[in-house]
Amino acid sequence: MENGLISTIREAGRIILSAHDAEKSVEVKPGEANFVTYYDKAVQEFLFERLGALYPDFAFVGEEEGADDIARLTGGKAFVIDPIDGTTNFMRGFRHSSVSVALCEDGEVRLGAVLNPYTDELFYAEKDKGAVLIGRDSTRALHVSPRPLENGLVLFGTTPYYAETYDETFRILRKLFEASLDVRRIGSAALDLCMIADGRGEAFFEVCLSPWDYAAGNLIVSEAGGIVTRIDGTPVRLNEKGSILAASPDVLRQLRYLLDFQK
Ligand code: LIP
Repeated sequence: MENGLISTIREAGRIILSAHDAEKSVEVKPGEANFVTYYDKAVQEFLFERLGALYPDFAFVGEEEGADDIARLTGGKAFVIDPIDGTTNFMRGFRHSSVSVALCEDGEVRLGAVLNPYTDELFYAEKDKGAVLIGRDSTRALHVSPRPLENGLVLFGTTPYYAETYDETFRILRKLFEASLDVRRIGSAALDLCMIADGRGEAFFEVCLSPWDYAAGNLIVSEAGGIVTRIDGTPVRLNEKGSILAASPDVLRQLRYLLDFQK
């Protein structure tokens, strides 16, 4: 386990918890409902600086300004970081956001860590070494849910930034709502993926996400026995935006049938 990295992420989490004026200096970014706060930038700067000292030969790709380009994720060594995933939740005091950090080599995620600072839950995975939840007092293995879709919860993201995606999101949502127990929109894609890895939900989808939203969470789902693809079933490439579909192998088969054959 990369203890230096873990303690650095926990420190970043404390910056988020220290924010009593989350709506301090909010800026509007291109797209609908797309915001950045002083704290998004402060946490990214903190992580780039501290992890840069621990991993001097790595590039740093992040959601906020001042980061290297996602093209750097195709080769070499790079971190891809979302300093506050779920910025709108953070601004509104919803207390459900995360710090997401993925260590990548040669276009592949080798380590993923997602911290929910409010619950002090750190979801962590290393390639081919399984996934764990490091809590306040204990650490336990993560496994995806054994439940079938009809008894399951479908977590989803609304991709609010891109209005051209709304029809597809709600077409898929209606179909999966009817085929499952119920749906949940919680507002942090990185945490949604960790909920799937821990079997708290049975499927997650979002029509358009950036690598910093999904890189760490995807590895955590895969190491917990799940599968992550694009919504059309094609593989996820790290250096591009796109859709995400995550579930256990059995539920993914059910989703494929619903998405491909039931118009
Ligand atoms: C957000 C995701 C959310 C998604 C938003 C955005 P951000 O990340 O967590 O699931 O719907 O479009 O990508 O921008 O708060 O880091």
